[in-house]
Amino acid sequence: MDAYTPTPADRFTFGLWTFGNPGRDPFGEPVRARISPVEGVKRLAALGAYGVNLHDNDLVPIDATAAERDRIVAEFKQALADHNMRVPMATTNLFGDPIFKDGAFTSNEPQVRAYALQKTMRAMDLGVELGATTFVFWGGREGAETDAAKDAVQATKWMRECLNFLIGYVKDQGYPLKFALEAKPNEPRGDIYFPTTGHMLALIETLADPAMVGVNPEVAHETMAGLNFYHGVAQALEAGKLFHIDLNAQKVGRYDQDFRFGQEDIKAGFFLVKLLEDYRYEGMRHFDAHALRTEDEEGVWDFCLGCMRTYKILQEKVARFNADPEITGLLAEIRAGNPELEGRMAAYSRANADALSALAVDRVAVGARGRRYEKLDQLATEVILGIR
Ligand code: GCO
Ligand code: MN
Ligand code: MN
Repeated sequence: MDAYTPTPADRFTFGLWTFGNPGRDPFGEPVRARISPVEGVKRLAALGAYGVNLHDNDLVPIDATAAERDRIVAEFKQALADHNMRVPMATTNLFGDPIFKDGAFTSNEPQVRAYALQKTMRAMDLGVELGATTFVFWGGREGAETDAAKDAVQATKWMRECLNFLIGYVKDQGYPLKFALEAKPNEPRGDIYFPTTGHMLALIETLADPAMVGVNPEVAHETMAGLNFYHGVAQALEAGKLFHIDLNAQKVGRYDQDFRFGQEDIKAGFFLVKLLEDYRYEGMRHFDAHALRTEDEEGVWDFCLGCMRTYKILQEKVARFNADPEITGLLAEIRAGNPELEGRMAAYSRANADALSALAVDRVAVGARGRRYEKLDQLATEVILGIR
């Protein structure tokens, strides 16, 4: 036990598919046995996690009979109860089975869209039975390799139609579910529709009940596209749309690496944790990543513990940054503001427009003034590196 040992109060969660990842990739077979949901619940509880999340088929095989389903779910619920673990989020696997090879909600085939809706309604029933209050939509197969085959305008309409249908289902059932849409630019499709968190935020406003729907941004997905994840999350947060988050790590421009949180770009990790903590993000700190293919089962638990410890270490660094007098002094200078002037800009009025028009700005002097960001960034770097 040390200050970075996770506890349930930290709200750390892992997908069953994360610790359960057997290390298969497009070029190689599994390298370790899949850790079962029940075993995972037990081990993660011992490590201090709060809960686990799941796709329907992480727990119940796609071809299970009703009796098999009930037995598996009962056994899993018992494990959750025994170890005081929760399932805050559930989702549907709409990508693994061959029926989804050309998409689920955006498939050209009505039967596929119907099956996707049917499967998602059953996954919602399961999620709610397990106590989930967030339902994630990651449309891994909603995309194309050739734009000759699918009409992307039509695909957008089908996506909206399916999400609206499911909003209707949730209301009709009286389920306490909110939706969180997860963007990804590509992989496994050549291109995936709604490739960034920003695209998802725009789609949400066109849905039947926008208030019910937010986003689930993932570090790896925005980073693959070369975007600044922190900025995307900040925009979602400001819009009240950050319902969930997938934490991991990723090098820019590669395949979806889903590395241990903090494994790459620790500075970006620091600013992300700072954002979540400073703005008191109340959702789960969910890790959507998996252990390196070099690992056996012991490495999987090293990976899980590492994700959580790094988050907590960065939390401590954030507290240091926020309490450092030299940093707070510099920030106070940099962000001094001007209440009178800012009042004039807060809203349009004829009087404010006249006041701004009459303002004498010393353009040359303001343009010439240094902003001291070099100094500040170095101080931030020294906090992260542990010498402040
Ligand atoms: C990925 C995705 C998935 C989804 C998960 C939940 O790595 O490509 O992030 O892991 O998050 O399937 O729907
Ligand atoms: Mn994800
Ligand atoms: Mn990913």
